[in-house]
Amino acid sequence: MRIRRTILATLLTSALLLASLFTGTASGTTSSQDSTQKATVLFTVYSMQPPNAYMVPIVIIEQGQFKPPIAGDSDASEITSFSNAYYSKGRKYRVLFGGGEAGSLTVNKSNQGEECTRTSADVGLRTTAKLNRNVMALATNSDSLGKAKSTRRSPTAAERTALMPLVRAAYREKGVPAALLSSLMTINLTALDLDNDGKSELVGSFVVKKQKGGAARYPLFLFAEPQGNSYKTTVLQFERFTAKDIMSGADLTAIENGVYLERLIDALDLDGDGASEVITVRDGLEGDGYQIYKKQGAKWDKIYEFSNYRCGF
Ligand SMILES: [Ca+2]
Ligand SMILES: [Ca+2]
Repeated sequence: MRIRRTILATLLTSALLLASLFTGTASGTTSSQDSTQKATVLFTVYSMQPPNAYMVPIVIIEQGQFKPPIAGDSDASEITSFSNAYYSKGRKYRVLFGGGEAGSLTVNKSNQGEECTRTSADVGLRTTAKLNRNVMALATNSDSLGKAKSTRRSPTAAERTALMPLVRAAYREKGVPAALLSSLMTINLTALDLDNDGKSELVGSFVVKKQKGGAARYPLFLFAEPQGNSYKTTVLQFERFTAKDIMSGADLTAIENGVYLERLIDALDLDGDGASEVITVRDGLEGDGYQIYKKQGAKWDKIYEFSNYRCGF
């Protein structure tokens, strides 16, 4: 029941967020521009229909430490304080995409009074990035982050062709029958040079659908790193959802629409060591979960997690 409620809440929230993009101009906050803040705040920028967009804080970076920002269940006073500090009408932020400059956004209105989107702000977006449901960008108050040249792009046909056998192999290793792999859907696949060696890594989200004998969905999220003429994959997230997990009234197709499926937000060098960290989102549990991965040695570690509770349903 909880999962069903979560999915419905997520869909409702998406609808509310979309609706909020079209509700004209409400009065913005009137607080003065803050000039004394030293913390770096990183926001995710979501946009289904540019230039309408909204921003949500995902991490605060202070003296190298990653700290959670306000969430939907923070005290009202904290939310007001954050909103006053960062969401004054007309405030501008740099927009980053693939680790480089990609334009700017301007705050239109804080959503602190909205039940399910209170940590967000509606913004006007000017960007070279082509955003959609599965392609997000970042925004920040930092002057120093994201000064690299963006390496983010769609994968070439050759890259896709080289990767897909490894995606299928990853599913087989997880016990998904080969017969189901004809239903494999690529939800999003992105090429980025994460370690600046001139060769692109791939980050992808996939779903396999089982229709007969008990419907199910198998979401998979992975990084693939070049190895010779092919790739090696690091499977970071594989899950199974059956009709039992998702009660009547909700639809398993929500998963291919992004619920419970980990997806790339963007990559950005957050600690100045020349290699990009990878920032992802996973919708669920009445809110969104955000993750930051960093490559340490040969493996990727999750170095930060933040759950933004939005609202119950
Ligand atoms: Ca690389
Ligand atoms: Ca780094």
